[in-house]
Amino acid sequence: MPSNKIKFSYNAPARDVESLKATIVSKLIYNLCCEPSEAKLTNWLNAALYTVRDLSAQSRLHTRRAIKHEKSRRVYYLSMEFLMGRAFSNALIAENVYEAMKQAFTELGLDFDAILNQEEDPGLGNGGLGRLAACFLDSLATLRIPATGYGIRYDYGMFKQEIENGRQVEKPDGWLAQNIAWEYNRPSKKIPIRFGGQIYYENNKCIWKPSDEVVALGYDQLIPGYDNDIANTLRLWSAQSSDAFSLNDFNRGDYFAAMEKQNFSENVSRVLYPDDSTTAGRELRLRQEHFLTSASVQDILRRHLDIFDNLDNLADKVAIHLNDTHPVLAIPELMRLLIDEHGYEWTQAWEMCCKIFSYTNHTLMSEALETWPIEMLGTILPRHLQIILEINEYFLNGLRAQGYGEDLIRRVSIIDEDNGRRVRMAWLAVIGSYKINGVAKIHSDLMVKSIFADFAKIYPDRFTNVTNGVTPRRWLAIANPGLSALIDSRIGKGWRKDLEELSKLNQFVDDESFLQDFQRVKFANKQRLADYIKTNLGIEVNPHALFDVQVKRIHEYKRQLLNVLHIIYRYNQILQNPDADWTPRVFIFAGKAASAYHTAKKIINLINDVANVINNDGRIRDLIKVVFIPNYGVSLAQIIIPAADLSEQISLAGTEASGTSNMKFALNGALTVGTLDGANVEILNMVGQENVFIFGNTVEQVEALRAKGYSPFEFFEKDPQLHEIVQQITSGRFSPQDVMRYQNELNLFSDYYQVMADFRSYVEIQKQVDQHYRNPQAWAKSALINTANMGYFSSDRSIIDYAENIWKVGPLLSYDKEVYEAENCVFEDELPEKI
Ligand code: 26Q
Repeated sequence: MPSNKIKFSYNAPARDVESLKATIVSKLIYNLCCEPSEAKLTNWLNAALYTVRDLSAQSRLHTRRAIKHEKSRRVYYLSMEFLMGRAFSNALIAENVYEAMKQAFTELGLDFDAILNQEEDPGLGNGGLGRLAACFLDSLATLRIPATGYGIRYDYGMFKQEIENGRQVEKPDGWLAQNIAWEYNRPSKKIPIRFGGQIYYENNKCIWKPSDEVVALGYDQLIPGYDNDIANTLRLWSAQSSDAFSLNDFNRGDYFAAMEKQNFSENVSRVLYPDDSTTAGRELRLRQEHFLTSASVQDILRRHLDIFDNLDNLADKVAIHLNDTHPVLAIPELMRLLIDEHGYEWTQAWEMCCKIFSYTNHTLMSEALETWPIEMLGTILPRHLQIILEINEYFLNGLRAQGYGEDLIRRVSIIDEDNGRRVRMAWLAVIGSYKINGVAKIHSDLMVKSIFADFAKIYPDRFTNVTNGVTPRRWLAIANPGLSALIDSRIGKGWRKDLEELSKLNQFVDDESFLQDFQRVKFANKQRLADYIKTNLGIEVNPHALFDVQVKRIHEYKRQLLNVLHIIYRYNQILQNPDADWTPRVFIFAGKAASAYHTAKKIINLINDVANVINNDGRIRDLIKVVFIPNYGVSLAQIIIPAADLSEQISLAGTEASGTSNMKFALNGALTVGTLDGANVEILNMVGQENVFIFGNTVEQVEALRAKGYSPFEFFEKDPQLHEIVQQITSGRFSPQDVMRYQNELNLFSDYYQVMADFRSYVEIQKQVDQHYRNPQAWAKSALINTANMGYFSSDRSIIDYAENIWKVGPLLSYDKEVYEAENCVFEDELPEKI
């Protein structure tokens, strides 16, 4: 009602250089209370972050108004991990003020790059799955799709990796200490999360009496769309002990009991789990998963009731996406809320759930599939366990009624009866979701043939594929300004929003002058990385050498070991034929090993030992340099990837679900050496076989070898050069100070991931790489063909696919104040009188 509203006005933030300068200095003084002449670079960064955040805040206001007005279906992306990378540079390009901000700082007499470099990455994820979530948020906002990310605001993210004497050492990552001015604390968004206790029945109604409670506090980050008026939010939950519980102890005077309780409950958001956790502490992981999902689902219902009168239309308005099984407890949590707190019948609630959830699977490896002992789940979440058992019974009874046999029923039961009764989270995800997708074609095909074969029979329409993608804004526009400027000069800037436009570059593949410009950009990027390596590691690398790069989590299946075997092979060959025409190479590695994963840590140790021997062997004359760059993360990736000539994607076929660095490398003009695994298969289809180096056994060959009883010995016996390399490693040739170091722990003699089987084919393809690189023009042409044909791998394409085929959501319309006013929409700039 217009009569009880007061109009008020506000100053829209300006974007020109003069205003930016003034705003930055004002933010420094009024938000940070900092004397400009004494301000440190981090203070300037924060002042600038406040400045650009205001621009995104305005977009957020528009977005909220549009959402309330259009009442459209919204996406909620639940993930235990988000690897956002730096917020500042991203917001600057999204808001189209990068150049103006740079100019503002130049005029203020400050080094803009130094300010950008002050920002630390929040390391709230392990690897690909967390980064994918971040790319997807960027695409959702850019495509105007109303969406919210939900995650945990861990006090300590991924550990910082240092290398001491060649070994990985983990240091805590206290990222919150830098107090980055990008988030909004939302103290009003306090949500109680309950654990433990008992359940009992009263009048046929189940009552849960929990024993513990913790409060989830929301912290929001704005996710600005690129060049539009949209901003979505990422809401991260932090645990705070609940006053209701700890105050009792304080009142009784038991100060220490109260503090202990507080610590215990707040531990739930203390630290990110690495993917290879040991069983100790797994209970805490389960508590984290409940913490994320309960807070998020409660918040989703609250938002819905902000707009609608009741929850009857929830399934039309809400799409909840589960990023792997980690947030799958959202399914029983929604059931619980609908039944226990909102009075729905069980079957009604289940019907709603089955239209709300969708689930992405990111791995086929059975050891990575989550299961929980039934007792543990029952102790921490008794009501949820009971709901899960009811879902299972309902599902299995349905199958029996359809005539399925007991063998299948045993296999698809959510409860695994064979391994000490465990709850299979992936099964729950499949049963409770209306769509399930894999992340690359080959992975989605294998998924329905292997782990989900039974379910694919039961629910043939549920399974689908959405090949991963990466955001062109971060992975080309920000990471590679040189290449971006070159591309802009020839085909315009449209590729940032429609990456398929890169195909226009195909017209230049035989254009010598363009190819030279393209090579010059690559060289400058290599020089930039060489400088980083020199400054941080003190190692001199030759930017004219071929940069051969493998950066990703260290894991046996990814086979960094195969890469090392090739390096040693090359080393031996150069020593034998020093005068042959060798192509100089710099082998670059980076990546973290889970702290409890011994073999992966040994691989890091081996890379560094091999580096140490080869880099210091004068006979090699810089024909090989091996560099392990510590502490891999998003910002480091932005420096390394644009500098690569060769992208190593050499997992055992059938093990890497998709990979996403393969896409980032090819987009930045690196050629791939890879197996027929994950998205490599689709990259091959896009760039053509002359422009990618494919080697190794196929999935079928891998399976056949396994079926007949794989033995690595067969391969060493028939290959004397391989035999020699294995001998050198195991006898201490690269660890003379500790000759036993690699005797057992590398699993060379069990070789589950068939490194030995692919060795010969890998070495042979690497010879073709050398040969191709010797013709710079031919190489540049292949590199350009790679860049020109990566349009498909934009995360915008992935998100359009999810939006149309899974979530059934569309874009928000453009914000139009007059339209909203005409429809009598309540504006935030018209406060109700009572305020
Ligand atoms: C599970 C249980 C307990 C603790 C931790 C975990 C856990 C944590 C992280 C399990 C898995 C992960 C991360 C998986 C991951 O990053 N997978 C990658 O996802 C990418 C995006 O789809 C793919 O491109 C990669 O192929 C896949 O390995």
